[in-house]
Amino acid sequence: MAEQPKAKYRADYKAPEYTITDIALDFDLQDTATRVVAVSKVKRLAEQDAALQLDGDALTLIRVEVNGESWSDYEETATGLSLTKLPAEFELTIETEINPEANTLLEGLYKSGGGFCTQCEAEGFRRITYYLDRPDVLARFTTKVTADKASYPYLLSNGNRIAEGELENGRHWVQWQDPFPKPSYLFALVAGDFDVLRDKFTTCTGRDVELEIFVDKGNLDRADYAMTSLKNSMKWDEERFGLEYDLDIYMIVAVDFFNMGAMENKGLNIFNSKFVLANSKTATDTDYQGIEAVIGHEYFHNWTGNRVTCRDWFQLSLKEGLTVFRDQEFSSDLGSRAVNRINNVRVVRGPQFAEDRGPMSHPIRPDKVIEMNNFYTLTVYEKGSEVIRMMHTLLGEQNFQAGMKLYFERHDGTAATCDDFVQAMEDASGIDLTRFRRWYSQAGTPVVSVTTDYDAEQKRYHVTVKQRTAPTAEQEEKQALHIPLDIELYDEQGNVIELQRNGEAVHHVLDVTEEEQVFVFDNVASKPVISLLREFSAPVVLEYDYSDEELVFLMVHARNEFARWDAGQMLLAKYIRDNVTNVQQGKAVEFPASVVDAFRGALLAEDLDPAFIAEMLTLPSENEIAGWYKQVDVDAINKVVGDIKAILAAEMEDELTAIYHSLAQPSYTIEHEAMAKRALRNRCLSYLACTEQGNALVEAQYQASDNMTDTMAAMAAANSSELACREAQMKDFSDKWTHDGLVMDKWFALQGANPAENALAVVRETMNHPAFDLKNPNRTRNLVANFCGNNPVRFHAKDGSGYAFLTEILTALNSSNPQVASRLIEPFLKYRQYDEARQTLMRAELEKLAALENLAKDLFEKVQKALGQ
Ligand code: B3K
Ligand code: ZN
Repeated sequence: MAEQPKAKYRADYKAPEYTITDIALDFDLQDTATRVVAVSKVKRLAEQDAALQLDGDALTLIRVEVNGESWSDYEETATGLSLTKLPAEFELTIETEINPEANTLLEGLYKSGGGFCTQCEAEGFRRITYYLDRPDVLARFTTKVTADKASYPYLLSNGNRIAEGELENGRHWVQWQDPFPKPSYLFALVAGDFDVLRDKFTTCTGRDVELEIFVDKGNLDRADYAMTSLKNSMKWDEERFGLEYDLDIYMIVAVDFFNMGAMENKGLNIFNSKFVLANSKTATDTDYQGIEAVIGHEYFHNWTGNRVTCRDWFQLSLKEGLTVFRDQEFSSDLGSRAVNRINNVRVVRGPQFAEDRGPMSHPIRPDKVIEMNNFYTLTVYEKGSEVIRMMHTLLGEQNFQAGMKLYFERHDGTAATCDDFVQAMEDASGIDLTRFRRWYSQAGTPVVSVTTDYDAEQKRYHVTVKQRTAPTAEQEEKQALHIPLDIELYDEQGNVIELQRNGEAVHHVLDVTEEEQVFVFDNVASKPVISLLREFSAPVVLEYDYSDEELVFLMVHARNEFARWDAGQMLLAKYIRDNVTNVQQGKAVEFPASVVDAFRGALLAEDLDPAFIAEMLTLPSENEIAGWYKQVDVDAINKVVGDIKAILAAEMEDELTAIYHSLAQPSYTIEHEAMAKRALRNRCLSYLACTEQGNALVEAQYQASDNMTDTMAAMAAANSSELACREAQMKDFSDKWTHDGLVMDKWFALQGANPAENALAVVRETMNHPAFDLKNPNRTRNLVANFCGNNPVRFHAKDGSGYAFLTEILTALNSSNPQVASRLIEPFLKYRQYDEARQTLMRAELEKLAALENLAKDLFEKVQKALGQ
């Protein structure tokens, strides 16, 4: 490797020496040679006559002027432009040329399909012009875009359209002005030919906002749900958070080539088309839920992210953790709170905990970063949201909202830190968050071990709580955290026992702040059953020695649905662990009738939401199970999960069949109730696929289906149970949808998750499918990332073929799109959790990658950490 990329440290933050208050951008769009003229008002903030260091990447410099005069006191450096001998205040003109067509990184200005679009967060603006590309420099942007009118009838940027005109050569231009000062990462530009869905939202103060969703021509019939979700988001933010939209127009553009889910650019969100386009024929219920969540998320950023932004990128969780919390609350208020919570918790307990254990482990506010794009992580987002949720639990809704209000009063229009946020929460509530702040600086997952003791004579119940956090990569020492531990006690009949001590009521959320604490409760008439970590009140691993009977009791009697589900998961976990040992010892998988009965009880419970029952009957993923082990046995885990599923299916076949048929619906709607019924019906189908009637049922559902949810449920069942009908379905689907990459992604995902022995060969062959394109991140994620990340038995094939495949892909993507490569490499980072032979093979692949010429920063950072260098 030529030059080793350098790390940046949070502790090194320095306020900018110059700032830019206004910038006028002028784009002359051409596929391979776009000209950008940037005229900025620059002000020196530093006392001394400092050099102005502008960031720049992959730019061709055309000219530099200061106050309208050509300027020669500058130097092009490896990372930008350094200007000297500058006055204290001046107008800086910089003209650059860029090549959008060659921009396969999808960062900066690039071409997606026939159009132009941008992605600037975190550091993409520097690929457009030389600039102070850091979030604490906030400027008012005016943007003029000129392009060929026939090819690009729509020219969009942030803010309000202020002027437009026609040119003689078939070109036209539009000028936009964003009245809100913003950092460069929120800049956006789009040019293209679209169909537009228009609507209107009247805000709580009676202002009309124009809503526009831009989609590729022919896709207008797939934009309605996104529009509904946008209006719901705007209304919800007013009602729950008292936050009103602030511009007269809100635009969303759907593009096919996009590295992430979406981007919250001020007034002009750019979305991965996956999170906009949906109708019943092309999208599943899960897709609809994803659209609602992501539309909400980007909209909510307008206040948490845009109005108050981040001082530096180490503070990313300030906007992301908070905005994830907000979008989770939005989905929970509109749909099922329990089901939303369950799915969010699955992500934290599965992949986030895995991240915490691996070489990339970092606090939600990282201390050291080589490539910022590597830190848009589950830790910053999902654990970050859990940290906000814990504050919400500790403060309560009212205090929390008072804290939000104070936060906006103090920081609106500025770039803030995570500390600023906690301070506002503390000041508004009067609740001491000193120890709580450690969640921001400490990496790793705490283990909370609980033991209980009932004193029948004194009628007292003792709950002893210990916490410990194992050392993580780069952080040896760990401190005790402030952990809100939500509990409830039940008597034998399932009645709630009021918590009290010395005659006073005790709140059900215990403040665990020490390494070891004992909580004592009086007047407990008989030995209770305890429900612990209700609602997953903290992102921790809970250890408590529940008996089967207690778990079955909680599955029925716990007052809240989440706790019931969690009890079911703990019961499953016990038997999965025992059976992994059985399988390793050559014994058969055993699953007692009493445990089956507990799940049968859940299946038949008439008072429960079918969507919730579907979750009760969902086994933990093989990846989540892998996380329970120091050394993972992929084959044993796969066998146990398969066998338990088959046992449940066989034992409950009659009930599953009856419920499956009873839940059929005459037509498709996207109301919660209809979705819930489909969720349970399709969960039943996934079990029934393991029985003798499986092939016939799955085939019949595929044939009869008039919507993508049921179609995909049938295909997924056929795929995972390797049914005879699989081949014909796969062919039929591909014939029907080859023209539509977004729909074909579902088919690619099935090929990636294919349990068949020849899965890798099929995946390789699938890469030649006309709808596949390694340069499109969605295609690559569904086929390749799904194979490597979610098909453990095939990826970890003993001959190392899966590993070699991943290295081939990573090598190709290292030059075309290192951001996507860096996400794909994740399975390799866990190599230390596998047996010796597999470790050796994976390590060798990592070493091959380390030796690559021009290894991108993104991969460099992860490879280096994984190898422990
Ligand atoms: N803020 C963007 C993420 C940008 C990713 C940069 N690599 C999407 C979001 O979290 O809303
Ligand atoms: Zn976000």
